[in-house]
Amino acid sequence: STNAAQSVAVLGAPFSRGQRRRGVEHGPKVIRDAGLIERLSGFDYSVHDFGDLDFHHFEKDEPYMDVKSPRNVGAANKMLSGAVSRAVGAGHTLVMLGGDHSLAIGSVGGHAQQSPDLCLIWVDAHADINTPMTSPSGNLHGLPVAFMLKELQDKMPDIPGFSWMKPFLSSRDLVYIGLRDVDPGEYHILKNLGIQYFTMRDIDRLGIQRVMEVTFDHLLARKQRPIHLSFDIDAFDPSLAPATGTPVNGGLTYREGIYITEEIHNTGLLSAMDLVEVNPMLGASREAVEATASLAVDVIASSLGQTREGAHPSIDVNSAVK
Ligand code: 4U7
Ligand code: MN
Ligand code: MN
Ligand code: MN
Repeated sequence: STNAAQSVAVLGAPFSRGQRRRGVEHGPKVIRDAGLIERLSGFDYSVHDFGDLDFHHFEKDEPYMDVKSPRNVGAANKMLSGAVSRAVGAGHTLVMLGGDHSLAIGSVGGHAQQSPDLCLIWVDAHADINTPMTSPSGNLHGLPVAFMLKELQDKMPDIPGFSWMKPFLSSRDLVYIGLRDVDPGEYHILKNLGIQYFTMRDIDRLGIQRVMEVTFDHLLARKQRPIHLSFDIDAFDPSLAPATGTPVNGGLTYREGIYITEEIHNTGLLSAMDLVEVNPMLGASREAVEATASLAVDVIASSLGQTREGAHPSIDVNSAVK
C-alpha cells in the first residue's frame, strides 16, 4: 500500500468496423453523457480525459478469407495500442471506452508493451477467441483473444493490417467470466489450451464470490501482477444492457457484475480496463440506451473503487508492480 498520487486516463475509441452494426462508434459519447467524468471526479485521484482517438478510414479493404475490414481494424488497433502504451507508461490507470471489442487487440497489446507480465480478465457472454478458420461470422470483434495468445500463433495467418503486432499473452494468464455463447471452434480452443473460464452455469453453481476467488488464485497466486480487465457490456443480462449488438439471454445480474469489479478493485492491481460494445443505435428507446450507458459508468466507477459501503473511494495501484 502506498500514498503515491494516482491518476486515471479516459480514452475514447469510436470504432465499429470489427462488426457489422453501425452505432457502437458512439459508445464513448453516450458513456461520457451518462456522467462518467463527473462520477470519477468525486474520487480522490486525478482524472485525465484524453478525448477520442481519430481513426483513419480505408475505403478499399477487401475481406481476408471471410474476415471483414482487416486493414481498418488493424490500423485502428495500431493507433490505439500506441496511445494506451503511452498513457500506462505515464503512470495512469487507463480506461478505454469502445467501440467494438476488436479494440482489445490494441488496448491489451499497448498495456502489455508497458507491463509484459500482465494478466487478463475477460468478462463477456462470448469468448472472442475465434480464428479466421473457426469464425462463423467473419467479424473481427469475435477474434481479438486469438490475436493475443502465443499458443495460437500457428492458427493465425498473416491478416492484412496486423503485421505490426505479435502475440504477447500466455493462455494461462487469461480468465473468462460470464460465457454463455461459445462457438464450436472456440470450445475446442478453450479445452485444448486448458484456459480457465466460468460460464453463467458455473456462476449459478459456485456463486460469484467463489468464482472470483478461483480467478485470483489462478492469476495471482504465483505472483502479484498488473490486471487488464476487458469488460463487454453484453456480459450483463439483456434486460440490464439492451443497447448492444450481440445480446444473449441469461447474463450477469447487476450485483454479480458489480461484485466482479469490486473484487478486481480490491486486489489493488487493476492497471487498465476496456468498456466495450455499448451501441446507442440498438436500444429500443432512449431509456434503454441510457440504462445501458449508466450501467457502463457503474462498472467503471466500481472498478476504480466506488463501493456499496459508502466509503470514500481511493485507488491504490500499480506502483508496487510496475
Ligand atoms: B463480442 C460470434 F458467432 N462468436 O464470432 C462471432 F456468435 O465482442 C459472436 O463478444 C462474437 O460481442 C461476439 O461472430 C463478439 C458469433
Ligand atoms: Mn466481446
Ligand atoms: Mn460479447
Ligand atoms: Mn457484441
